[in-house]
Amino acid sequence: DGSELVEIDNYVQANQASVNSEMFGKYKGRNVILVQLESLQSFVINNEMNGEEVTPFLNSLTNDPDTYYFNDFYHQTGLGKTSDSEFLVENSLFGLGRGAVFFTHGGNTYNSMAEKLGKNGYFTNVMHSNNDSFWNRDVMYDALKISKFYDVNDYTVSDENSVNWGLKDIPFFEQSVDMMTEMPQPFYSRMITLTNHYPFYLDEEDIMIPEYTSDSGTLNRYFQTVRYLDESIKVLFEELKEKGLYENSIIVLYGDHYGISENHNNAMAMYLDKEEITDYDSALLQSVPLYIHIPGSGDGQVIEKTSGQIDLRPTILHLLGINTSNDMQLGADLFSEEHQDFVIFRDGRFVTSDYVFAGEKCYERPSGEEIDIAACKPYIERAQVELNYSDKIINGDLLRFYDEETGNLKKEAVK
Ligand code: GP9
Ligand code: MN
Repeated sequence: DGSELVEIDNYVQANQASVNSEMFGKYKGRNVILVQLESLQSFVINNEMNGEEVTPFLNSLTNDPDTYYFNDFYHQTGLGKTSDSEFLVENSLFGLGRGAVFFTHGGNTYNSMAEKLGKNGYFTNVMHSNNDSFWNRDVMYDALKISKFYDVNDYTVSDENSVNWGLKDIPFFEQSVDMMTEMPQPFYSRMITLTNHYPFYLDEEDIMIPEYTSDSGTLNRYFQTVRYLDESIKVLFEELKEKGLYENSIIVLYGDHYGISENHNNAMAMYLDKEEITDYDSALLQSVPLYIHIPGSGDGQVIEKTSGQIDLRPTILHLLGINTSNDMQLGADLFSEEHQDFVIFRDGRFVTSDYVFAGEKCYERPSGEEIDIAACKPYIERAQVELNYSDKIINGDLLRFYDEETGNLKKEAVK
């Protein structure tokens, strides 16, 4: 009932990070383009593979004057993979510990980023060339109040321009930007890439670097599909410039979840020149890149804040000058002075600037040495509280009782 919501609301209010007054509303009215980079992990960024640069374009963005690059940012997904990352970004809540919230709670009431943007005059949409029912997206996108889903039927897909799971990322971006030129502005488009997906296959003509040379074919091919993904982002930027959509947009790029599972630890250890991949290493390998690219901002930086996907909703809405102080969200604005270096994984692991908690053990950063669990204790509890609150909101469909306009409980909740 509503009483649980009172407790959660108090917690959310008490832990809210104040906005950065210099950044709040600074880019009001711009189009917002989010790009979910399929299976892209941070370990390839600014790194080489047998002497080859893996992500030349994304590397150049890390010190671009218009880009905030976050190098200690993590995915927080569970079994719902891509769909969990969508859920985190839209709602600033966690997915579920079991199953995929997109399937189990597609009929809930939410207060998504898309819904907020829609109320603020944005045309909201998702662009992804797959069937609309995959991950139950057609149902969940209604609940998230996304106005339009450009799915496989909106794209021209043929044998020539598809591979592996479907349309290749380069034609995907070309066709998507064409469609963007027809959209009412301002728009919010969340684009989901596909080519860099397990089992990481490419057509011969799209291979730009050789395979890696480990005993894992998966990791070996991963570098090649990542290289292709990098190229496709370059094409996206070029197309946006060519079509006149670049200057008036904010472009946010982030990895959706890991691409290389722990089954490939031996090969990964070889690549990273380590003896073995420990629990500590595995946790840090969950880092995915985040770029907030703002044409003309000139204020680009590398930002080391420990953070995660749950933080994107407040960050983006605040850049656009949209208030979230009444919203039931668990993330914090990345530009806030009060943002804390702390990211909770769906399975209860966490990372701070000083510690990693994994395998029920506490490790110090950056040495990776195990230390007394006491150092991690306060964070362990906080992680459990936040995961639990998020679960309660979803399992109880509690947002149906909440009026985000006023920050009050609706009358029917208070019996
Ligand atoms: C499917 C695509 C992949 O449309 O988003 O989903 P994933 O397997 O990465 O969760
Ligand atoms: Mn994915």
